[in-house]
Amino acid sequence: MSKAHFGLIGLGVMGENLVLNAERNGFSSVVYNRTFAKTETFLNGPGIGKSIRGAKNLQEFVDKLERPRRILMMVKAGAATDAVIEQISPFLQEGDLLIDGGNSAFKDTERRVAQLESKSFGYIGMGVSGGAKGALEGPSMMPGGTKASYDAIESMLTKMAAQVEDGPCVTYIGPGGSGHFVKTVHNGIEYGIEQILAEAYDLMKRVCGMNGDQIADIMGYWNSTEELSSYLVEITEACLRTKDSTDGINVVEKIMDKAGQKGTGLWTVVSALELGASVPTIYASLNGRVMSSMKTQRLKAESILKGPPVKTLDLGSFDDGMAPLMDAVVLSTISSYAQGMELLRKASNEYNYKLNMPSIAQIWKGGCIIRSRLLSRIQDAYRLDSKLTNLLIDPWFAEQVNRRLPGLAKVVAGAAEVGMPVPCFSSSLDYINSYRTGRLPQNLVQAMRDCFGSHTYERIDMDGVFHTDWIK
Ligand code: NBP
Repeated sequence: MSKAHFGLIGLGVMGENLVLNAERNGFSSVVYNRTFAKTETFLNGPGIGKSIRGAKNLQEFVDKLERPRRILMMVKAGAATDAVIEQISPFLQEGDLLIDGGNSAFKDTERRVAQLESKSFGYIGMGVSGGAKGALEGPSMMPGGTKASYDAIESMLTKMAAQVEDGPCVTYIGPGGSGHFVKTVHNGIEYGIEQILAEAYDLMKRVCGMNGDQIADIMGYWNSTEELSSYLVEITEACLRTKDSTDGINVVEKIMDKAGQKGTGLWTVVSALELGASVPTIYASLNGRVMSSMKTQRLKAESILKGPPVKTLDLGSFDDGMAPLMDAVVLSTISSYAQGMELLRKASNEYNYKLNMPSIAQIWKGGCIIRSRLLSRIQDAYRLDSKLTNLLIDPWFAEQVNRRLPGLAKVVAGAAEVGMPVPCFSSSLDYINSYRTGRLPQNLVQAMRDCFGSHTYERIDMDGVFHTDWIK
């Protein structure tokens, strides 16, 4: 029997769908899963009648693959990925290529690339976005590692990826852990946008008294606009329309209001802190999840801490698409992207990734969770100025900021008056206001630091480093 083109380890929801995608695109495959029962279930289910064979153990797995072998690991990130690498390494031969498609920490990938490439194996750390459906129909993929390793799998990945008007949603990202770094930041931006839409829903529900279908109608309208047309707005509308078949109540209203925040969202914020990048919208979304997890404490505090007496808040009308609220959602979404792109730029300089910003925007335009029409504008902005320091000052985005800032301010001020938490809206407003202020009050912070710790300061009227005896 002829040898298969492609091997997959890990038949979770992502692995199953990616191997079906590869097979559909002409790559006969072999699958291996730690628990063989899952392999059997897959082969007798979704894999039936396809050019996909199973293997009971890793020896059989590698024997069924043509050389050089191309093996995709889709297992839980962390210790499971290390375990699989350790188990398969003795069976690999020079030139074979391992691809980690899980959500690995980029520093783990840096280590693994160095370790595996030193043994003459290829190693690619590849972010994959699009969930189960994207994996099957065409995800966005962010592969990093050596260029030679990428070249060996480029033709396969370009066929498997989502396709948009200007090409497949995959490109060589850069060396080492750059692919997983870009996927991490993608997820950080995703955290931000999810929280932004949740804040808009909360205001429409609790302040405007709108029901699920009415809020869904607004989401539907927003999704028809250039600024907000996106997968996340589209699925928010779908979530808000879904009713429990037993009683007709919106399913969303029955879901526990607790969200987790481990992994990529957390890593985005930690990386930003390490690199000195400002990501307050993304951090606010992470903290929103942390606060949500304190359910018991919040329930207790609700009966003790009283907010301001509830007043009405003008968020626009249904006919104008809730104009100020839309301003808040647009500018906060732009802030989330701007902060993510700025973090990528800093990481590219620090780690010498040489990231191509327009290409990253291009591969996010299809297949992935943060796909949106705004990404074409982001791509244009970085094409226009490859050294753009911040998306906010690109002419198209600056016009959005200048036009919509009063609306965002109105929503944040109003939410504060009625006692509603809007962490991403308010962080985005502060972010934009700080960024557009030529002189911030950190002169006073510097004076205090010099006063208590002789930390010295610089002056705006002369060069040099200065110290003052502040307390005579
Ligand atoms: P899971 O993250 O749930 O992982 C399941 C797979 O990992 C199973 O095949 C399981 O084998 C295997 N595995 C585990 Br757990 N520990 C192992 C070990 N020590 N040795 C060998 N295999 C082990 O599956 P998933 O949701 O398909 O995600 C796969 C990867 O893709 C993850 O890194 C995830 O973060 C990433 N990702 C997921 C999504 C998504 O939407 N779900 C999107 C993008 C990326 P078993 O069957 O024997 O337990």
